[in-house]
Amino acid sequence: MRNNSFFREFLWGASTSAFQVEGAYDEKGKGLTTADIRSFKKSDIMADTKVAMDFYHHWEEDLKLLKEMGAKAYRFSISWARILPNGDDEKPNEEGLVFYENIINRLMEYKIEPIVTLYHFDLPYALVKKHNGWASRSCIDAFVRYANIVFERYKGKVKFWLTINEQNILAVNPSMMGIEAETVQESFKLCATGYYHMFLANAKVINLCHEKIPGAKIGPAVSYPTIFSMTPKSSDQIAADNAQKYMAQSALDIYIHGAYPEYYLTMLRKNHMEPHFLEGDQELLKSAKPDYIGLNWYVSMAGRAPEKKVETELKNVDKGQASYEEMTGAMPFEFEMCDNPYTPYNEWHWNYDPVAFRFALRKFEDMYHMPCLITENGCGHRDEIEEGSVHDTYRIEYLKQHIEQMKLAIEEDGVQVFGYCPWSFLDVLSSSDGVAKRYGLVYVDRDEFDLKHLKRIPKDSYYWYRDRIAVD
Ligand code: BGP
Repeated sequence: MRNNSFFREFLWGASTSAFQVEGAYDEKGKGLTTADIRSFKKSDIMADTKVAMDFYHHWEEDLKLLKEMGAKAYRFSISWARILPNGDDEKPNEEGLVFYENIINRLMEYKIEPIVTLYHFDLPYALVKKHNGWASRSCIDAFVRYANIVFERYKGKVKFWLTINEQNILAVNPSMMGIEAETVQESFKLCATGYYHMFLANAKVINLCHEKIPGAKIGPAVSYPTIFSMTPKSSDQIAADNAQKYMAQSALDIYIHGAYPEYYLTMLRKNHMEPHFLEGDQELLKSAKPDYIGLNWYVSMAGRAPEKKVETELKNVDKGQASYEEMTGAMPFEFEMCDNPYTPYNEWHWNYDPVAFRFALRKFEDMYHMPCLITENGCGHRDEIEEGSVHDTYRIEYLKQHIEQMKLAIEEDGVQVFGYCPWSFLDVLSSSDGVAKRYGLVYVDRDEFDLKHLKRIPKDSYYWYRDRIAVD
């Protein structure tokens, strides 16, 4: 896996995101974000973003562990509100810029490639109050200004950039997108508008990056589950294809081909959800060419022809407590999501299906013929410390099988994967399930409410991954 045309060596790395590890939610000038507000709504039942993994105060120790693991890359995100507390301030917050500068400099010293996500679920909350978030075009301008500040500051140091993380998940989650509305229908309509604005913002920022930083590589990161048909019935096949298209492929089609595909436009029109297309938008979308796509892959699912309409309550949507089935069921899509009966599920209802990972990668190559980076892949588990160690054999098995399938996809199917960044390097605050659901290669010793000492303990999977990436 060393010889790939895109980069001098395969980027074995690991991922995190700002709100899930940093903590210091209001320190040194940082503003509140949608991620903070969402997590505070659940503060009485689980950990929130206030301290998270306290990476803000432990980053030196954490990066040292990353280096000792032999990582070639670290995918992390910048918190927009640490740079611009209100999202669109006149002057950037110098202390925020310095925080990430120190991280980037240290990574360079360690010869670890920084892969920087500009926006990972944490929109400055002031933009929600001021503009109703992405529902307004003002948010596009604010994002471009923010990106410009960051590009100016870190150009020459950061080569790999990611624009927006999982825009396609935000599309079905109004509170994550930063949109407030009275009814579910209204919020989804606004989401469709916000979704469109994010594509425009993504396009502008890709063009800006290419203009400002010659040689930089930039693209979005997409949630890319595999969706199989529940049965060989043709109606189920069509429904599963709809599900794959609406949930993931449409985002890729728009990013890569620079236009809304007809099937997506039809769905929007039929449901009176069309955004306002303005003059110049079409050209903008077409002009932006991502260099690669970040793929976040976790699970396989099954789709079938819908039998019932799932009712979703706005309060569940708002609190981020609606299930994936409720969210997608509430959308006017012609499919129903269901479990894949051939795979085991964990307690959070995420399944284990490594071969489906290879399947997704092959599909990606068949459709788009372009380089991709695995920006997330991993398994959540309730890990326990036993006499100072964490024996996460299940995670080792997960990583082993998924890496094996990725290797087959590269070597036998010609998929242009140039790096692998499992989710996650450290235990993170899960975006929906606090700290009980751990993903890290490194354990962070805190409980839901008891911060303990936040001690870092490399798990068995850390050592396994260290040895594995030394081989290829
Ligand atoms: C992806 C997000 C990550 C991470 C992961 C696991 O969708 O990009 O930020 O959270 O999923 O999800 P969860 O935290 O809900 O278990």
